[in-house]
Amino acid sequence: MIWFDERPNFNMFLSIPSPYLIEVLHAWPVDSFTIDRQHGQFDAAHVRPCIRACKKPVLIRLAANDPTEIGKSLDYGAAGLICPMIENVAATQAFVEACYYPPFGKRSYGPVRVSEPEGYFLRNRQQDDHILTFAMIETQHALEQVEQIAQVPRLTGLYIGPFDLSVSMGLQKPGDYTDPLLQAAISKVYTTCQTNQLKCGIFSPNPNDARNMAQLGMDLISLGLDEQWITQAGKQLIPIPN
Ligand code: 3PY
Ligand code: MG
Repeated sequence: MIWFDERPNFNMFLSIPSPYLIEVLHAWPVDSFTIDRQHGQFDAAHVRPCIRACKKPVLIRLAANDPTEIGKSLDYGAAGLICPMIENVAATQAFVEACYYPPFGKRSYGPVRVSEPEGYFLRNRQQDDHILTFAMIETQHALEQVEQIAQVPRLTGLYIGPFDLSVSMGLQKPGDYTDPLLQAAISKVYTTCQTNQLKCGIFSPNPNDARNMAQLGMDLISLGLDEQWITQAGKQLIPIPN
């Protein structure tokens, strides 16, 4: 579990596959990290050493809804998975089933990395009900079916991708939280989560938007990504006013 009190879990996406950088980024006051296999620079071989470098819970945003990648990600010790570009109920079911061992699911039993004594997030047959499974709602099609998607058994929550979602909805500007149509979409997903007792997560790289999302009651808020904040900090280095 990654929630210990009433407040949201504040998360940071990682796009740079460096174990050393990840150690350094523990100075940032976030609660968890998400290794981004979809748009980050992580290849499969990068994931294991980077998870090992993390002393906070690690989620993995999958590159695709693929049972092999799902099994390996959990074997490495991910606390949970975020599955991108979910389109419908069948894809959500396939995702969740790939996360669980039989009899509920179809995951293959191979406790390699996670059986190591120093592993942070031990997973075994008994513990697999703690896996966090987030289905990303980031297409118009998924938004239309969100009530059905939310009823897939053992889904932990829905995770909103405001950038893809606004592109898919044909909105003017990607990820513009001031757009009333995107606001309505966010509200629809959030309300669906409330109705179905699911957690709701969102990618929110602008601090003002993130604050509003925390006020709304979001459970998981990703505050952007490593390269965004490193770049931003670097731009303020020279102590001369322009
Ligand atoms: C999106 O907003 O589309 C995302 O995938 C955020 O990571
Ligand atoms: Mg996306």
